[in-house]
Amino acid sequence: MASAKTCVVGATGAVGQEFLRILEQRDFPISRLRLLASERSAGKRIAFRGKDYTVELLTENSFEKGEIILSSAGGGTSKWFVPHAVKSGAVVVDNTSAFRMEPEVPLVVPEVNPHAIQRHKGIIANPNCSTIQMVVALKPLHDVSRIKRIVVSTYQSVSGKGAKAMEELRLQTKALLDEKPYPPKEFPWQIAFNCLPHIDSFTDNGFTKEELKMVYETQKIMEDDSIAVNATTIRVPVLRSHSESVYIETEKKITAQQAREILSKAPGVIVVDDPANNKYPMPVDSEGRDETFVGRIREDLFFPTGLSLWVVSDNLRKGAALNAVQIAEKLLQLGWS
Ligand code: NAP
Ligand code: 12T
Repeated sequence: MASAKTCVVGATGAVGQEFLRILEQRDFPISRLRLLASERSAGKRIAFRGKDYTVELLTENSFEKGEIILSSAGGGTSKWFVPHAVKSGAVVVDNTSAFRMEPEVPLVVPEVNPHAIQRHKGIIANPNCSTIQMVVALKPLHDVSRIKRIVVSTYQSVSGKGAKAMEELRLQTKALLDEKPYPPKEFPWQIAFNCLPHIDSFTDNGFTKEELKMVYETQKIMEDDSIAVNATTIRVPVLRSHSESVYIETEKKITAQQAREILSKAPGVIVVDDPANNKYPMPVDSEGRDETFVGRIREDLFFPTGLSLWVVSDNLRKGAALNAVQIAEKLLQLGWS
């Protein structure tokens, strides 16, 4: 594989730090690395492959032709800087929701629609974390019998909201155990010992933006606008890894055993489904892992083509940084330089 000038935007954040770990672990071929963030972190030193790098300020002129930009500094920041990066001749793999639904921007999960990468015009969008792990688990079933309908409820960890939100869960839990107050800052309400049916902002139809991302991003990645998705996204007091209860209705029946066999062979999926021995996927087991774990596979008792699954994955890895690095690897294989 050729090597590339590589730049991580938002390098000091929860996703940015995971980017650096994954680039190291996968031996991503880098000819020159730059780490960018806001004025809050410019000047900080971060170690990568045994060398110290200084975090630089992100500006409109930060980019160069041929560079690969791995970006996770929030939607507003991406809307501002990405057009400048593209103009410079760089390619941006963007982790925010800024460009995901733009028709000319590919929205890619390499296990599902790698072919979409080729039509990029400088931006490739990385989908929402909850959507990524769901489509990794569902695409192999969709290929066997078309999925007509998805009803999903998520149990999302606080790391989806960034480093400060992780700190809030830790400190608030400790404060409440010590019978001290800890008012919410990152979340609308107390997150310790609680569940919040509220991720991202509410829209006029009663769904949150996070729920609508799961609807429209799923249709775009699976290239099938007829899939009817109903999502309820919940924040739970888990530090890392999102879990999802997923119910699907397929065109033809897929038995639970067939689903286990299909998913056992699927790329990026590990089936953990042994209720007799209390084996099922859990967030604490998937932390730091690359795969999407699927278990609790069972047929609906009443609806012949209905199937339930429990899907768990590390939201900072497959849900964010890993998926983006896999896209960057494909770009290099396609000859990007
Ligand atoms: P985080 O821990 O809060 O980190 C935010 C990062 O963005 C920090 O490095 C911060 O730098 C940088 N930043 C913020 N404003 C900036 C600006 N104006 N210019 C340059 N850098 C700026 O958040 P996170 O969890 O890593 O998430 C970052 C973003 O990634 C989110 O907002 C979201 O859009 C996206 N995300 C996507 C997924 C996904 O599903 N694919 C998952 C999680 C997050 P400083 O140190 O200078 O503040
Ligand atoms: N609100 O990439 O808060 O669109 O967990 C990812 C995670 C948005 C996104 C979260 C969010 C995104 C969250």
